[in-house]
Amino acid sequence: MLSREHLVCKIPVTHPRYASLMTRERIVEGVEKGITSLNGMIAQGRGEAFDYLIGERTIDDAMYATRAAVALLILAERPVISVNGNTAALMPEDMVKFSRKAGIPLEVNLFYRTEKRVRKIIGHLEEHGAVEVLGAEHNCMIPCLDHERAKTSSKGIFSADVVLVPLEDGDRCETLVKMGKKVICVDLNPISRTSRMATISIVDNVVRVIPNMSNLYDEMCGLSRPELEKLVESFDNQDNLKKTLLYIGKRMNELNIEGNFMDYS
Ligand code: PTJ
Repeated sequence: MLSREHLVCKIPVTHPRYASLMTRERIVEGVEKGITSLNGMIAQGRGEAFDYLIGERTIDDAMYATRAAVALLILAERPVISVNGNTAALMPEDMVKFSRKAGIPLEVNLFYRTEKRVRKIIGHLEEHGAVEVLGAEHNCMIPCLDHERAKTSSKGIFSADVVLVPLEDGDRCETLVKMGKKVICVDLNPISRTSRMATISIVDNVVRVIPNMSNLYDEMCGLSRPELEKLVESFDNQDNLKKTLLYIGKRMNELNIEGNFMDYS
């Protein structure tokens, strides 16, 4: 049988889906290293399906949400970025770079939590330049949440005012909001509970979102407090999700009517 490494070498750079296939490889490698859960592969597949619907690019509505999210992060007093097994495998460099640039701590917080996986993810982020990663010590429990994501650090998610949660599950998102926190989620599925519950939902692939956030941060950290507040206050999550759904519907119609779907492989 061919080794997986051999199969990877067989994906030519010229393949029309090269970037997507290589992203998939990162998830597979994450599973092999013990960073990503097996379920992470299913989540990635679901994400890819939605990414197809938006054309595998950052649409205007997503950029608008990303801008509001960056404004919220700059205004926050105690922001935190929650890291799971998928994001750690997909783009550790970008997560660490953005965290360090914006001075926002990273906390490993897992749905399929094992202490071994938490330690591995922390080590992996440190290898990519993270100085301090929270999550090994989970001394506070999020109330009314029966799963492992309830385990948080008193220095991180538990006391945060703004939490950035890429690939979150809906009930924790809802609970964090009930606790009075502002939640920024990244989820390619615009109709997920997470997207509907979050304060700001970014319907885009996390591999594009974090670099976008990093660039916007450079551009926006010079804005005044009132300017940043205006960006946050004028953002309406439900309205933006509706626009995203309309965009997808329109795009599907156009592909269908013009027969262009044949070109989209
Ligand atoms: O590492 P753990 O144990 O914390 O587990 C992480 C996963 C992602 C496996 C866990 O949180 C999970 O099962 O998530 P769900 O409920 O499958 O939700 C994942 C959501 O993220 C889905 O709505 C996907 O569409 C979306 N998604 C998947 N990949 C991406 C994505 N959104 C943005 N970018 C992606 N690359």
